[in-house]
Amino acid sequence: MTRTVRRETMEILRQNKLTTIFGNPGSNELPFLQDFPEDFQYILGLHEGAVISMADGYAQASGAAAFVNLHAASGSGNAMGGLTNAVYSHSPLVITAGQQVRSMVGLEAMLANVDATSLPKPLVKWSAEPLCAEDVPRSISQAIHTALLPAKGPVYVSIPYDDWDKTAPAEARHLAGRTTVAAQALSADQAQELADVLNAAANPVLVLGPEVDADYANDFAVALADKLAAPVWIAPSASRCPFPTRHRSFRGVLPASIKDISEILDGHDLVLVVGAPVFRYHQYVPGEYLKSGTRIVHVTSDAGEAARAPMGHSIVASVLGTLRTLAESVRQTARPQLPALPDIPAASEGCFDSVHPDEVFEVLRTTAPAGTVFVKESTSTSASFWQQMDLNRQGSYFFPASGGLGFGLPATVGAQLAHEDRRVIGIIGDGSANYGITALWTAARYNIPCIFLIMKNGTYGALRGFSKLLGTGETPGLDVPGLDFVQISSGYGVAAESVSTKEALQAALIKALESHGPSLIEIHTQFEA
Ligand code: TZD
Ligand code: CA
Repeated sequence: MTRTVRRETMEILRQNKLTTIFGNPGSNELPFLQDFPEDFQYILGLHEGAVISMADGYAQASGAAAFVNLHAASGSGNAMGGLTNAVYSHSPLVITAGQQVRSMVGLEAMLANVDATSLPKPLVKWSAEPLCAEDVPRSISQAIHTALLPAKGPVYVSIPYDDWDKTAPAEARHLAGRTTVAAQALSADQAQELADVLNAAANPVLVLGPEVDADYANDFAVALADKLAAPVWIAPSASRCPFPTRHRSFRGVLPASIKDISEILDGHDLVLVVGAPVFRYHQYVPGEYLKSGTRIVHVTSDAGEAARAPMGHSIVASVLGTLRTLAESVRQTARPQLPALPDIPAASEGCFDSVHPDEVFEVLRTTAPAGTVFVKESTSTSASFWQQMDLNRQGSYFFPASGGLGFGLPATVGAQLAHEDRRVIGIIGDGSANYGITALWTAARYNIPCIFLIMKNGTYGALRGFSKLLGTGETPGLDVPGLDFVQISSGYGVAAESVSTKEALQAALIKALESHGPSLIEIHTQFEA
């Protein structure tokens, strides 16, 4: 039986469990979507920035790949900001874009994606446009496996729309059932050497990154921390939460400056960094990278992260496998266990008809059910969040991995789509919300029961912090007054209310948790410079 390129491609997607398609279509994409299979679902996003971030949230929350279909160059361009996040979260996004028919690309007909493979570079792992229609199924297969092999990451395929009705080569039948697997285990010698280094350390510290959480290796990290009686920091610019935040070893998120990191790590003879770059610095505060007497050993699946580190011994290996091995093979230390953490400090109170961010997180800690997933894109409230929250399950926290705003709101929708048994709450700044606002419509359209909390402080709070750090004084463009998120949300079809006290917030949250559809709560929050 002969099959079209379309049928063969759909079969490859089906076998790889890529039956959810996040997209925003145009004329170039319609022939791909023709005869849409009944076992597939199409999740329409109204802007490609929201489409890609929804897929990113879905991929990260599910631990699987996600499939994206964008419109030519313009749709791909709209997705580019979100793509920067997917790169640093190592999200295996298989991004496709419709191309003009083959014979019309050269003359640059409308919607020709000129030099399509260059467009998403340097962000994607791999970018391709098959040289003939018959190679489309194999290219899609290659894209899926490339995205998923370590280090995971987004890939891009541009497909001329006259390819879909062509006959697929008979040999394409081998593609759908293909599997690839990476064996990245340490050799016995390497494992022993690493365990010896940890056993010999007098005062080791662990720095854990997003890949620990992405690899479902959190429990092994806990076992290792217990064996070493070592403090644990989350690597700077945290995009996920790899360690329980109320465990006696937990020390918080490392600040993101050269000077602060070396000062905090000073006095430790060994720093084991797992599943993060060394390091993802942000604000430039020069200093020593590392004090003398401190040594770094680094484990990552990403050879690029290993190669570009400015110091330390890097091992490119599976994070899960390495942590599992170490949790078993490292000796229980004779050092005393660390003392239990002090109680969570009382939340500061908001004034002038506003809720303090501490209080928002206190309400979430006490009211949200166990296992709630938090997507956060409220940039000025990080310290308060990590102090107030009690996160103890894998996959409980997601933050835009490149710092590109517009992730939070759609990723909340995507993560909720991936979770039937965990509620997803997006904590989104009144600035950030606008970059991904159209995802509200998708939540309403498909009745995806996530909850959006909009932290409305009227300003780009984090930039006010930065203007102090950089000494730039009062600059233009820092305030966002006059946004009414209840009206905006209602306009997109999501039920919404506005609160300005802790009690009202708690009542609204309880109501939202009881609802079977999406809800938005606008919270008047206090901004503290
Ligand atoms: N545009 C994009 C796509 N990403 C960005 N990171 C920025 C602009 C710059 N930016 C930040 O890095 S933080 C921030 C901006 C505009 C302010 C976010 O304001 P918010 O949160 O209201 O969401 P806070 O808590 O008030 O800082
Ligand atoms: Ca704000």
